[in-house]
Amino acid sequence: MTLAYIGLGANLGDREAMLRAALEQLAAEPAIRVVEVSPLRDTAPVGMVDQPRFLNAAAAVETTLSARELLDRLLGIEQRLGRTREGPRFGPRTIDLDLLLYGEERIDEPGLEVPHPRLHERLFALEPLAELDPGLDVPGRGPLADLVAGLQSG
Ligand code: GSY
Repeated sequence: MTLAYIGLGANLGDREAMLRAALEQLAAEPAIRVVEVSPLRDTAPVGMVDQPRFLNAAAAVETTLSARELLDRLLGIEQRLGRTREGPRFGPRTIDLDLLLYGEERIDEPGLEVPHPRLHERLFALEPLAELDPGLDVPGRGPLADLVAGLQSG
């Protein structure tokens, strides 16, 4: 059993309904148990700044799936909720599910990078994680609390 962390984001349509639907679908997956969900937070867009604000959250899940299987489940949920890959890479999206952490593993394979390659530079993902467990460590990057403090002061 592995404890993994998922980042959730949406900035099109009914953002809260999208996040709640994604969480319901996660919980309905046989090999996934949703342990805890952070509060939802309204965040300014990062990257492509000329787009609507996001609603972000993080979920802690226990799973018997491999990281690759878990990622495939996340992509399946995104598709069922109407996510398309049209439009700019960092542009608006109805739902985004990112595999942020998978236990303490570091994985770098085609299409699967864990920890998420941009996690350490994104407060919108780090802060919800810190609400779930401020003592987390981001493998290869160090204590989550230090990453958050560094970005908040910068
Ligand atoms: O993969 C994350 C999608 N995304 C977000 C996001 O979820 N929240 C905020 N605030 N900005 C973002 N930019 C991108 S891309």
